[in-house]
Amino acid sequence: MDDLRTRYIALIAAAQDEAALEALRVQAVGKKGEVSLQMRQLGKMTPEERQVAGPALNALKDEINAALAARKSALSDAALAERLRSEWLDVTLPGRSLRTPGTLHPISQVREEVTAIFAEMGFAVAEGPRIDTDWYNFDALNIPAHHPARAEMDTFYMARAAGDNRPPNVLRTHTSPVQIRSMETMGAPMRIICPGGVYRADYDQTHTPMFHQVEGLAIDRDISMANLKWCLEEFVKAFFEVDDVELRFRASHFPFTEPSAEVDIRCSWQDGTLKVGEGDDWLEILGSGMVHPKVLAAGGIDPEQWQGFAFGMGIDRIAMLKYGIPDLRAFFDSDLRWLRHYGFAALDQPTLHGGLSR
Ligand code: 2NM
Repeated sequence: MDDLRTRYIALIAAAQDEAALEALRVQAVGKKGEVSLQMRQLGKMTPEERQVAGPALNALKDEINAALAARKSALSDAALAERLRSEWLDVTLPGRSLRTPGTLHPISQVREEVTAIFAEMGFAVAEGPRIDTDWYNFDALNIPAHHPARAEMDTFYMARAAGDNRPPNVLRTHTSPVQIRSMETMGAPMRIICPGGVYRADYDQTHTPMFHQVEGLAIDRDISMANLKWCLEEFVKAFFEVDDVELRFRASHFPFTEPSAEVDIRCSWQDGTLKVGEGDDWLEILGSGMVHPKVLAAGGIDPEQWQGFAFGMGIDRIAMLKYGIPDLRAFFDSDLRWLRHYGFAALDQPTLHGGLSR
C-alpha cells in the first residue's frame, strides 16, 4: 500500500495536463484501478486483517483523489497565469487608424449633452466610486436596513473575507452616494450633477444590470420646487431641442426627498417617432423632490440653515427617446454596424451655442 501511495503521489505531481491526470485517476482509483483491485482482495482476508486493510485502503483512495484535485487546480491556476502573461494588451496605446473611424457611443454623447446643459446653469460635475459602502448607498439616503426600498433595488453585494462581519459593500444602485460624498467635501451652497454607471440585478427588454443615471442636486438657503421646475424646463427644452415644453409634476414618494414628484413631459407619438412639447401623451422622464432633512444631515449639512432640490433620470432611457433607439440591450452588444449607425463623430463635443446634437 505504501508503494502504491508513493508511486501515485509522485506520478500525479508530475502530470502536465488534465488528460494525464484523468489517465492516472482511471489507473489508480477507477473501477478496475489498482486500489479497487486491492479492495477486491478484502473478501479473502480474515475479519481481523480486513479491519485494518479496509480503512487503510479507503484512506489511500481519498488521499489519491485529493492529490488529483489539488494538481488539477494547480494546473488550471498555472494555465490562467500563463494566459494573463501572454495575452495582455496595452489599452493606453493610441488607436489604429481604420478606414472607418470609431464613433462616440450614444450614451457618451447624451451624457455630454446633459452635462453641457447643466454646466450652462452653473452645475459642476461630480464623480465617485462604483463600489461603495451600504452607508453611502442606503443609510445616508434615509434607506435604513430592512427598508423595503433595499429589497426593491435588486442590489449586487460584494463578497467579504470569511470572518469579516462588516456589512458588505455594494455596487451602487444609483449615483446618490456621490451626492452625499460631495455634500461632505464641498459643503453648502452647492450645485452639482452626478452622471455615471449604476447596477441593479435586473435583465429584460427595458432593464440591463448596468445602466447610466444622471442625478442633480442644488443646495442653498432658500431653494424651492419653483427653482427645480425652472431648471427642468430649461433642461428638457435644450435637450430635446424644442422651443416650448409642458411639464407635469405628479406627487410620488422617494425615501430621500420630501415632497417628491415624478415629472412627465407632454408629447406625441407618430409612426413610432416621438415629438416633445405637443400632443396628448405624457412621457415620464425623471424623479425629483426636496432633499430630506435627514439626508442633508447625513451629508454634514445643517437642515436648519439649508435646503435643496434633487432629481434623477436614466441616461440610457433619454438616449433611446431622443435618438429613436428601440432596444435598450443593443447599447451593450458592441455591434460595430449598430455603433456606426447610432454613433456620433468623436471630436464633435456638444455645446449649447454650437447646436447640441447637430
Ligand atoms: C431621484 C429622484 C429624487 C436624488 C436625491 C439625491 C440626494 F442625494 F441629494 F439626496 N440625489 N438624487 C433623487 C431624488 C433621485 O431619482 C429618481
